[in-house]
Amino acid sequence: MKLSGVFLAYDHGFEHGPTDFDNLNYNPEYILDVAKKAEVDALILLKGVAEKYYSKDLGIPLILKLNSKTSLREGEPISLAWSSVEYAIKLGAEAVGYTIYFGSEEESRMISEFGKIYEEARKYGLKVVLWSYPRGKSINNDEDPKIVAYAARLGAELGADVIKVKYPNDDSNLEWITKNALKSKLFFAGGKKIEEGNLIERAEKAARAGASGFAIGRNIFQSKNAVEIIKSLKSIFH
Ligand code: FBP
Repeated sequence: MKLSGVFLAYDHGFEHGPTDFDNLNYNPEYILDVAKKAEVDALILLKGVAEKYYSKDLGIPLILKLNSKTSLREGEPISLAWSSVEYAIKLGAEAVGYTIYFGSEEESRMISEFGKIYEEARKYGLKVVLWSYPRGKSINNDEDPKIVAYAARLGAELGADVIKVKYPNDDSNLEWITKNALKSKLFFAGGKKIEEGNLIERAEKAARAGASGFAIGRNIFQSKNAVEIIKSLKSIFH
């Protein structure tokens, strides 16, 4: 699979619940249709949706996200795997995804689990995508550029093929963030929906700074222009 461009994330039903969805985009069939029309570079799904809706015949690489947490619980963030590399292969995935909440009191459990999953993925030639998300009571602002650069560096130290980080709240030195990904590819997450022009502007800045792509959800599937936005973003990063 190509490690640049646009990865369409659709794991929000678990992470946030149905509040992110409307009558159209709650349905995975709609998302798959968008992904196909726009020829998105990869689709990020969780096991349940992947199993019932995804097929390799779509021609879009699958990244199976192995862990996730709900937004129903308070306290220090922790997310452990509830699917496996072996099952990802069975579903036709070319990569596995995993979130680590660095800075959480529980970080070592996630780091250790990620390490094992990484080595398993390497055995079978699967790519590894890390959601590198510093979070928890010791992290004051997860969009602080220093924290985002640290997140990029952590992903590189762990060996991830793709490191997905938050877009920083000050993008005057995006190069420092992308440099810290070393030889890993750096992708930015989209966050809450923003105006389309601003999203394109962010993508242009990110590409100029050396980022490889966006791994985004809400800014795509909550837009009436989903297919066109993906195409524009792809042309910026490719
Ligand atoms: P968005 O582009 O919609 O922000 O999606 C990226 C993502 O990392 C999803 O994969 C995940 O479901 C969500 O953000 C997690 O969001 P949060 O920042 O609330 O943990």
